[in-house]
Amino acid sequence: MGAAHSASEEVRELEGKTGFSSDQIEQLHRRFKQLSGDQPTIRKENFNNVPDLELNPIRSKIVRAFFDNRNLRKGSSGLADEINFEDFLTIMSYFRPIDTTMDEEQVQLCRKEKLRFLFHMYDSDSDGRITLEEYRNVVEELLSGNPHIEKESARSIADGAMMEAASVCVGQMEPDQVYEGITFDDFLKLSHHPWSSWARVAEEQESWALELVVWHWVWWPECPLGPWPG
Ligand SMILES: [Ca+2]
Repeated sequence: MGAAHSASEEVRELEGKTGFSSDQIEQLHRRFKQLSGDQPTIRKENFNNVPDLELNPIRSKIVRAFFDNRNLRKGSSGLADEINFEDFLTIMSYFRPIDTTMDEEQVQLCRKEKLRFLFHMYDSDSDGRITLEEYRNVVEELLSGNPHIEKESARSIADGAMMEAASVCVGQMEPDQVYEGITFDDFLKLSHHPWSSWARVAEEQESWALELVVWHWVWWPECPLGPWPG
């Protein structure tokens, strides 16, 4: 982070861009250095040593999300080869804890940004729609860690959830009408339907997996930063 003076200016700039406090930025910088092995950038391989990711069924999707240009706000598709500290903060800011000083509008904005990040994990070809195939793919991965669930059941959960999505977003479909997939607006609409199996999969399973990872390494109060165990 350079000399003391420029470093503090840099931190202030990052506070404005990401909404993190200077303490959080400092803490994340230590984590970044740990991940990168003291290098200026992180590559995908650097995530191989994160123990909390080992048992995570959607680990490859989470790691990929860090390099997704859409999440880095650097383009509408494609992946970066490596990310610097500011990029890392941008990704982490999607999981910034809700601050008690935030007003309702800011809370909603944070929630929307986080949902957009989740949406990108499903929409793997970056065309702005989650197709049935893309959805099945995520659900199968999410449930792959559960030995009691067969691949076939994962598929039927995905298919059922997609039908629910169509009925919420389009309403009564004509017999020859095809629902082409979930747009981000549909995705927002669906997130207000906690009764649907779609929302159960999306919110409980996926954010559970994601937040476990992100919170655990970054903000978990009983788990102070230190060397990676093991
Ligand atoms: Ca897509």
